[in-house]
Amino acid sequence: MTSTQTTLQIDEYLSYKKTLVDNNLKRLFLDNKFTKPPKLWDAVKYSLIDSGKRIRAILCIAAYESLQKDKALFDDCLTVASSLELVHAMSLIHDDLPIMDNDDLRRGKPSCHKKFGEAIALLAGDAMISLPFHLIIEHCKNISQDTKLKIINEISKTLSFGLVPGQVMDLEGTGKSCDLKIIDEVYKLKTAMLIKSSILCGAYVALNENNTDVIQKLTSFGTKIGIAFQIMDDILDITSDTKTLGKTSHKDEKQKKSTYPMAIGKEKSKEIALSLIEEAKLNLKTIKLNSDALLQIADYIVSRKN
Ligand code: GRG
Repeated sequence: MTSTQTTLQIDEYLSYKKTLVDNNLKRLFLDNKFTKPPKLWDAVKYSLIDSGKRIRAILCIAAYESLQKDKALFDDCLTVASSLELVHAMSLIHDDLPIMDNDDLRRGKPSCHKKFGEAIALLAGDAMISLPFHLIIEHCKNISQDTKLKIINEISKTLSFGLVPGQVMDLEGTGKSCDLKIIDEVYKLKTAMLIKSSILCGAYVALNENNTDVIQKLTSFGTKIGIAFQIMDDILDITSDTKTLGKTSHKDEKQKKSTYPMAIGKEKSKEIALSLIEEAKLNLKTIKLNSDALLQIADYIVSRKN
């Protein structure tokens, strides 16, 4: 198989799964419980619907499909995958606020607070934190209560012990030249944990009994590709432009962010990202699962343009 064919396949795969997730989110938000007060839900829909690469949702689906073919559980997997995008989108809303990373642009349009004001952006994010739990409890019809608890626990831990502490450390590191060990920890917490949890949640939907070996291997895979994802994000901040990224480029240098490329340069950072992807893939190949999509998504993470 040529490299062009591989790229084409993964592009088609990503685009097909993104459409599934986009349509599911649109359908979920048709419910009229998401109408009052209009400003709140308009802000949520503005930040969530039809935008983003949906990589966390796609990883959740890919992990599910690597273990399970049962169509009856697929709708539940899609609900969980969509819930993970809600968590991710809320973190972007809060991240863009002036008291955080202060960005006027997100996903190619004015960020939530630019469009709706800071108070509504903050509250839209707040509404989106707990909504995934409601969706998983009420909309997942076929997975067991035990599985729901496992998934809810996974997401909760990722919020309180991953994204939030990661963001605190990220803010604390701004303006300082941090040790690579600290930068690595920040990447693990603010980015890799949600990527890893997305994969685990997909696996939890698929597995009806504990499989420690699979969960351990997927944890390691998810953490490594998650760190590589953040390294690429920081390289793209330097090498790409605002239009391609859909968010302000060259921001890390202006804000004196402590990132891999700032600490060791973009070439060395890219080498580390590539070797993390190779390690992640090797690790996954040691277990028996239908891992083609996960392996290709790992490669996409370091070849992506936005
Ligand atoms: C979770 C309660 C709670 C608060 C949020 C603000 C915050 C705490 C955390 C920030 C986390 C953050 C924004 C990390 C960066 C992750 C990252 C690389 C985002 C870009 O992801 P993409 O490229 O974006 O997948 P799209 O737009 O494609 O979805």
